[in-house]
Amino acid sequence: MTTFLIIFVLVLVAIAIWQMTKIFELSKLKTEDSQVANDKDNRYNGYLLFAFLIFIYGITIFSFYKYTKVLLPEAASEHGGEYDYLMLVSFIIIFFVQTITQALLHYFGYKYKGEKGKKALFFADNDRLEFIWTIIPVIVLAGLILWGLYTWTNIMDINDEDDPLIVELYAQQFNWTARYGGADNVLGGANVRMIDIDKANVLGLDEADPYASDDIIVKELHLPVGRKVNFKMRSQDVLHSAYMPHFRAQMNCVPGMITEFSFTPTITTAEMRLNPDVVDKVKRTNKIRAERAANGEENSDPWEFDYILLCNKICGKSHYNMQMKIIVESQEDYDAWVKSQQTFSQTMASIQ
Ligand SMILES: [Cu+2]
Repeated sequence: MTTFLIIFVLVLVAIAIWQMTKIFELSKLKTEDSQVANDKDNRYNGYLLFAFLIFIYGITIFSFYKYTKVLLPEAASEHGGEYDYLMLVSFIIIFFVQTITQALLHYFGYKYKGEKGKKALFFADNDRLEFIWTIIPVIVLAGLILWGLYTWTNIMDINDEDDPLIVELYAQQFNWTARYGGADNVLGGANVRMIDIDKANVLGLDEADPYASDDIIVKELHLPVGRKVNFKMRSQDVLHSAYMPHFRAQMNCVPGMITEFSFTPTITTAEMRLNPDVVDKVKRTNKIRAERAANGEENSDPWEFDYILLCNKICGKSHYNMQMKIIVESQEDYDAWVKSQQTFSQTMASIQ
């Protein structure tokens, strides 16, 4: 990063010096000063086009080399693979077209640069050429859009088949709370108007609703692997967005309404910690932390990978830190965890 900044500053300095020499040249009253570009100017611009082509290809290769490793690891949800594949194919097509068209654009810019006595060939239209460069993008884009719509419909299909686990994600400035339906897997009624902080009813559950009494309210999201989860999102104050990047999932949380998203986690936290990309990332992060600790900066504890729920809508000053840990585990571990949690009625009873 520092190297990049230094290079950037050097480039800026070079540009500044170049501009200053230009001003100097302009200030000298030249007799043959003409605003019309001559052969030398055109050649100069032609070489600059080539230089720019090399620059954009270079920065592309550099970015691939430098930043591929910070991308997300393989998707940890059932629909995630499909989503990633669509993204990959879209990127390959864009990348292929971009590489070819940029090369042609800059090469022709150089080849057909202005020269004394050279005249441009002019024709008003060419139906065949226009047909070709219209129909190919139409077919490719229509294909991508149809495939995208199909994938979108699949991902957004929230139904109650296969007995999904029902989980509420409750957003507020600046934290998340999760609520499970309890033994009956049915969430009790809730409304922000029923929030009663003195009684620890932080989510505004309807105390008279029998479905609410066995609800479990937690600050850490546990999910059993392989079981579909239907999330119901609520927000207390402003727009938030529940973003679970490892599961390729995101849904806005809107005050006054319940939004939904559904996915099936396929990889447990323990398994994901063995993923080579994750192992690599943990190593790199801990190396940076150790260096910082050696410099007397914060963060000396080693970091361990965990799935995470983030807020992905800028919702206020602590938005950046609005997150909740997600643990995907075996059904047995999940059941044991649920058993160890207090139900809503137990919490209410212990407070009164
Ligand atoms: Cu937020």
